[in-house]
Formats: sequence, C-alpha cells, structure tokens
Amino acid sequence: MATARDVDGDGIPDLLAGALNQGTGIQLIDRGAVVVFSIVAGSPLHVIGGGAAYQHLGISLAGLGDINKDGYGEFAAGSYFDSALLAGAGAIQIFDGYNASLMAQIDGSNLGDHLGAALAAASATTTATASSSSSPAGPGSM
Ligand SMILES: [Ca+2]
Ligand SMILES: [Ca+2]
Repeated sequence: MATARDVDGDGIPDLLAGALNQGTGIQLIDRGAVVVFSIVAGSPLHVIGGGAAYQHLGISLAGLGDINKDGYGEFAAGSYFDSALLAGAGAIQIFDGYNASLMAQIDGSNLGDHLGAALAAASATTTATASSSSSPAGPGSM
C-alpha cells in the first residue's frame, strides 16, 4: 500500500492498494488490480484490473502528484509480469488520476527483468523560488 498523494483533488491524500492476486478463471487468474481509496469517503475512487493472467498488477505502487496539472493526482503501478506475458519482463504503468486511463507504459525489455517489482516516486521538490528571483528587469530597462 502507498500514499497516492491527492488523486481526486479534494486536498486530502488518498490511498493506493494493490491486490496482486486478484482475478479468477483461465483468462484472468492473478491478473492483479489497483484500488485507489478516498480516505474521506472510505470508498474506491478507481479500480483497475490487470489485462492478462499472472500479470500481478499492483505489486508495487507510487503516487506521482498531478503531472498534467488538471487537479487530479497521477499514480504508477508495477506488474511482475507484463500484459504480453513475455516471461516476466514486467511493466510500469502510469494512470491518470481523473479517469484512471493509461497515460504511459514502460515495459521490461528482457525475460525475467520483472521491471516494476518495486517502485518509488522521486522527490517532487522544485527550485521555483530560485528562478523567480533572478529577473533583474526593472522599470525603464530596455
Ligand atoms: Ca483526495
Ligand atoms: Ca492529473
């Protein structure tokens, strides 16, 4: 489980939960799932199921903040096996916080890579104050 920052834009952090063995039946067994919970409502904001059997979507999770600046926080989820079942190449998927649509996917490139088995968001610290204070243009300067 991981903190998703604020997915629904209400100013309160939400929760990401992985259900990596979710799924039954030959087509979807252990496809995995990601559930985004609103702490306030106590109910899921999004439920995303893996696309293939044994994918184990949700084995790792990370809140990314609002990447596209629409007020909803994006989040990433790893899969132990990728959706194409390339013998455990693995994958990382980034989902839009607004409608949980897939924004980007990074696939492992080699058999057994298991890319996405662990995930962490890099620091979001910015240096905006440094750049905003360096404009010496005053009145009358041309
Ligand atoms: Ca929230
Ligand atoms: Ca967003």
